[in-house]
Amino acid sequence: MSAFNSFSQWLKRKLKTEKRAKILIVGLDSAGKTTLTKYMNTGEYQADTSPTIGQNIDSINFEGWDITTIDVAGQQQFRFLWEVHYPGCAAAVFVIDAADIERLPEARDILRTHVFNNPHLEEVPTLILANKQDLPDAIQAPLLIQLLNLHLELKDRTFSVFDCSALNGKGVHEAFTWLVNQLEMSKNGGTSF
Ligand code: G3D
Ligand code: MG
Repeated sequence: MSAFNSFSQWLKRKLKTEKRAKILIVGLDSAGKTTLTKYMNTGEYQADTSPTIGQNIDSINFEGWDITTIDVAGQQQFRFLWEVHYPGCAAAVFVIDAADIERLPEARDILRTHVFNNPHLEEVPTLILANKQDLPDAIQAPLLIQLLNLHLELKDRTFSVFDCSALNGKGVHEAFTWLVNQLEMSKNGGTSF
């Protein structure tokens, strides 16, 4: 075996045992994707979130995992860019502004098109975040599940819905703990980045 082949086999083994993953963070514009990613990076709310143009690629360390987050712009004109990032994703995070009831149907359609019916994401766990729970009108996970029909639409999928606030951080840790537990479970069969 050539030195190159031995090296590439060693590298493959190493990547498989390392806790590294690429996750995609999607959702409508203004749902709080960038705020959430920044919260995960720094452990605190960062007020400066100008609308994402294209994508933000970041990395977070959580529970021993080195997670590359791809926070893609939610505006309609950028959604075609999401496609590029689907292959190789170990999980998807779908962020919803739970206080914006008017845009819930739009969020549901995007979730269906880009996550439920997406062949690249069929095997990966999906974390759905009912964000902005600090706002008084925010609806909570059980109602959101009913309104989005998640119990029926996702019956064959690994998913969970968590209430959270990227503003005060409530619920964020619990949600990402669920996510990394899923990554742990699918580590051997899952996709490494
Ligand atoms: P996006 O990346 O999904 O497009 P952003 O969304 O992270 O840019 O957030 C859009 C706006 O929502 C920002 O406010 C941000 O501060 C706010 N936001 C994000 N998460 C929360 C949350 O949990 N609670 C509340 N109350 N607001 C949140 P601005 O004023 O900058 O537009
Ligand atoms: Mg953004």
